[in-house]
Amino acid sequence: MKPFYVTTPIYYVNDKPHIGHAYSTAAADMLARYHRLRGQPTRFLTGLDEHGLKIERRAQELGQEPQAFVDSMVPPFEEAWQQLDITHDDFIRTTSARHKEAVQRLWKMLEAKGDIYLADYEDWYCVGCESFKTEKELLPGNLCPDHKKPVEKIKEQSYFFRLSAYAEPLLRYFDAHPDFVKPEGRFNEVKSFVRAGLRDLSVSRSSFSWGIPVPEQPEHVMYVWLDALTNYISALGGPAEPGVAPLYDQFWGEDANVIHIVGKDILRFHTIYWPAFLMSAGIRLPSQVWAHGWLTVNGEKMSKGLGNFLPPAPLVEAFGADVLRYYFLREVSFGQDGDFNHKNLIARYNNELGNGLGNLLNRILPFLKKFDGKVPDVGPLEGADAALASLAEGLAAQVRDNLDAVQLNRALDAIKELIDAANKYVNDEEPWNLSKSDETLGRLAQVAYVTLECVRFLSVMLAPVMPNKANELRAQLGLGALEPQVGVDAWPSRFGELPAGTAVVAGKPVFPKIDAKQEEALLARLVPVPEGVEGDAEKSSGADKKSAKKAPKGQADSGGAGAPSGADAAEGGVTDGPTTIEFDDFAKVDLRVGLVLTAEKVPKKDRLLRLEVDLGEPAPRQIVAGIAEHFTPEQMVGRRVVVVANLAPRKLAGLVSQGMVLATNTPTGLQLLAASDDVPPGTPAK
Ligand code: ME8
Repeated sequence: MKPFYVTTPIYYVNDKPHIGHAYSTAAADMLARYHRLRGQPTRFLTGLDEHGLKIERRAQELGQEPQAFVDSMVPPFEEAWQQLDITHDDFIRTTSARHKEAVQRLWKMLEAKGDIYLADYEDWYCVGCESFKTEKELLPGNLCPDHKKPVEKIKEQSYFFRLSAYAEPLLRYFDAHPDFVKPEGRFNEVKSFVRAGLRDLSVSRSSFSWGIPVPEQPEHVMYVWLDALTNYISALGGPAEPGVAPLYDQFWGEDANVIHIVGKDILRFHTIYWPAFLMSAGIRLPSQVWAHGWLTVNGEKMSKGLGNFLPPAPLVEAFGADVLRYYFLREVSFGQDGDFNHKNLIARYNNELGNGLGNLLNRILPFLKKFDGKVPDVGPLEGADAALASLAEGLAAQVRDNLDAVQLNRALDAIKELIDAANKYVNDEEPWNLSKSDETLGRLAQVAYVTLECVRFLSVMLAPVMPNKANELRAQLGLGALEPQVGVDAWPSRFGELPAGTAVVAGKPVFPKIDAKQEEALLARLVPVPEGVEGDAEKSSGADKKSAKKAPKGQADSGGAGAPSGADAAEGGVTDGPTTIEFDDFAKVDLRVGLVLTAEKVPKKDRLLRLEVDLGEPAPRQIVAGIAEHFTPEQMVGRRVVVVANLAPRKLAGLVSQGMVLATNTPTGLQLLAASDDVPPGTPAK
């Protein structure tokens, strides 16, 4: 069985953990737990990024020594992961001796390859990103496009890494490994970035000292990203010759499946810098880098200003780790941006977990009294029983394939399908009627068996995301807790393995309902109140039903301005009268101001322009828009437009369009919705 190695980003310690960090970590944990269940040797790494200017300055602000400051930030992360039942096998800190030595070993390998040289450096640096910026990337006023804060001019001697030499090898590698970066749209961004050519990378700094010293040149400390990225191998004892570090041999060996889970903000570092360093050192590359999207909170970007950096602890306390993990991973399409909405969490909990899964068990267990509280013995399954059995087997295979492909929410969709199918089966078979007469007891036994076996399937399939609830379900089925073992594949595949005679143990509801009063109290306690909006928690929770928007008939972008638009607009727009949507639905649409950086005609397509639009993200997006009959490419460059940023990518004329530009048809022609020049790209439109 292939070794499986999964990592999260190592988080900066300048702030305490929040639900964005929790989301990445819960996703990686779900994968680690799944692969352990499959019997694979599995290793899961998380940790902290403790060096760099950002951390040094934060320590200074607090009047602390950097080491004392970073030490003080470890417990909040460790506690958060404990609360969320994260099962990492290791926790790497970049200030640890094992890590520092490993980074220095890697440096020497890059140097031995001839990829490190000393030169004068003069350029811009954003401390927020810990990243260099070219003049071209900056917003007016020398603002970082991501942090919207002024960048700093840096002029010093620096060691450089010959990144430019790796553009071609990287592109060849990308071609040979079509699944290297996921989702696909993000891979395209990375490829276009590399195709445009790479500049050598400054990898040392001499104007501050909070970092790992360059070997033999201690007046230089290493660039924090070279330091940080190495954590993925330093934690395994690498880089090392074969035989020296067993974990490194196993989990970074040629046949290991190595997956980095990262947020889309740090994609470039993981898919360009890190692979280039590894290539230079002659080390294998990770198998896949999975970039998930960005979480907002009740439709708002998380920010200190808004006071909505949600720490996971109060949510775990209110709902339990399992429910929080389930909500994150089910609500958000993995790879797309998503919203953390308290009201929605409670709704999903009540509907899917309470009324769906919990109810399934509660509806059947009482009838087991008819069979002395034991799972009845039944013969071969037929008819509706056999149909549900084969559906369960099919869905178990689907969940497995989705988890193998890191399609976390799709796996949960398939699980939900089985919950619904099993509930429908109970509705159709009406065990409450079957229990009324001795003549139908045989049939009742079959219905009870099939339902309980569905719950057993679900208890295994849900274990990676809801480990405690899965075991609670199992306990009521009279089954032991799941204990993964290397070499033993515990994934359910054959329906009918629940042993007859097992004594069920009906207990408390696994998902007790949250009633309206409790919900109100929870929302009042948990929903952050934006500053200056005292007492208006409802509004920010997206709970205000009265604020539902009216969508005029045929609305959408009637000009078919943006692709992927045409078909969607037509389907969505044809209604018999005004429709309303809930505020929650509206909040799901990620509207953002974008700056058009480049525009060109799409060959042989009269209507289409290919745009590159800055949405305040690390790389611009490609958007294919049906506006070529109204605007020339020259008229588009430099315009600020409004973009639907979370529309699923679509292929048009062979190009992937990663968003839609909004426009309106007027009697005088198509007009683009616009924003004035002082609105930074990426600003949400509400
Ligand atoms: O970038 N939604 O650390 P960091 C979803 N130290 N995920 C979010 C999020 C949000 N709103 N906010 C943060 C660093 N994240 C570097 C990484 S790795 C070698 C070095 C998650 O503390 C997401 O995974 O800024 C993102 O990539 C990561 O936290 C950034 O964490």
